[in-house]
Amino acid sequence: MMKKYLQSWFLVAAATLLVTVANAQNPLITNQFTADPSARVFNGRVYVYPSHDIKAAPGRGRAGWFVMEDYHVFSSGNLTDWTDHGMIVSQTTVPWADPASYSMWAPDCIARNGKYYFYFPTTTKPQTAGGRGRFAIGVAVADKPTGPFKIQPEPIKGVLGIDPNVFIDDDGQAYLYWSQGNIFAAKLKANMLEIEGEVQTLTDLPVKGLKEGPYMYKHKGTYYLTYPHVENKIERLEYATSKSPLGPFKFTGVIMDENPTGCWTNHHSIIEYQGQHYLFYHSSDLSPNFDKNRSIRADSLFFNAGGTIKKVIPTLRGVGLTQALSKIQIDRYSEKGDNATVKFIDTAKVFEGWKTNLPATKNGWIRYNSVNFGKVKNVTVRVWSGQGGTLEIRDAAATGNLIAKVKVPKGASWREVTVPVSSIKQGVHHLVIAAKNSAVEVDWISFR
Ligand code: FUB
Repeated sequence: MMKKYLQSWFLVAAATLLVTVANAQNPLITNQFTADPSARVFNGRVYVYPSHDIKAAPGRGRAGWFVMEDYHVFSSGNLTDWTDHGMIVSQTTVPWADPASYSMWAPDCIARNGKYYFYFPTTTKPQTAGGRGRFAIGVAVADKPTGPFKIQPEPIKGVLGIDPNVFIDDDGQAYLYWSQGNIFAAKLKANMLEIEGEVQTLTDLPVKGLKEGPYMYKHKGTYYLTYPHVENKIERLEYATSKSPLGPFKFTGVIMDENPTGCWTNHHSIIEYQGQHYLFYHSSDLSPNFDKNRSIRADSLFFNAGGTIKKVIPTLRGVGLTQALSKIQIDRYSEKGDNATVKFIDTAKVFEGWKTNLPATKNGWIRYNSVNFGKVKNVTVRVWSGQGGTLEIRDAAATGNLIAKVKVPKGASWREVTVPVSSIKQGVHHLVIAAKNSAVEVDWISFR
């Protein structure tokens, strides 16, 4: 009895300790690598179930490949502040998984009758000594979106592959989609743990080039089968539409072009939250030279009047309002002049984030949209300037009102400088920041 009590106390305490808060634009999470975001709206809050890329190390995964040992879940009520609820499933606690495979690939989670079903692919234990396992799909069940999740003892029978996605239609029928070269689908029984009937291969999709990561989305009676596909050299996000969840599908368009950074994979999900559609996807922001350490992002998605999807152009600014009182990371800009540049603060410590270099030239400005102001009196900037310069923060509205002028003393190290601001109306403003006299490097700005 005592042992059980101590165990559950430990679980609660550990979960409490694990909660950390990330404040971000794109990427959404900046203190660890994240990929393959499956976003869901549960009880009025957005939950994201991504994969978790880590770096290979001796005895930990294969260098140069994906190394993924567990999953975290994150949530947000405003799409700006993300809470990390900690680890929910690890390869070491899945009884049928090969704990040496580090292959906890793209998951999904769905709610049904007050339970949360978390689907994840990973490699089974090898059947023979020296043999190799195969990708199968497991399920873990919880009473809350953040767990604790109870892992089913066996993977789903009759399903081999990766990238599970579950869709529940308006009539209550659930479907499981997954991939392994092609995209497959099957009905799920009401218990959400077993498939019912035949597995279908969705053949009426582009034939040439890898397709994976299916995500089914229903909008105004149309079924959108969305998926990453290698049409050229790396993945882009495409969609095909149908009047039925199992097809036949008709290729309809591209949701997002190939990643400009060259990140080979993309993997996405679509949600509607508070009247706006969002695309969650990934890139390699925190690892520009190794695309298997990825980072999740979100941007707004819009349907055209006829039901087609407008192509989503990836942004750094992402979604959600930024509070004027927070540390505003202007390197996640909405637009910039050609001479303004963004770099890591320290390339050896990428999780410290980025800085903006603003030269005192015509095209040295940066614009950061959607900052929510209450009453503010001062602004603090974390800056440095080799020669000593002046930072001007303006309202991007046509009047271009000067909000603050910050004299940055000459010096080679970061410092925080606080100055009073001229009156700024409460509400949402877009900011333009530029340097005068000499270049200024900015880490963040924050109003008080
Ligand atoms: O994250 C590992 C794999 O890369 C996913 O399962 C695929 O969808 C691709 O994103």
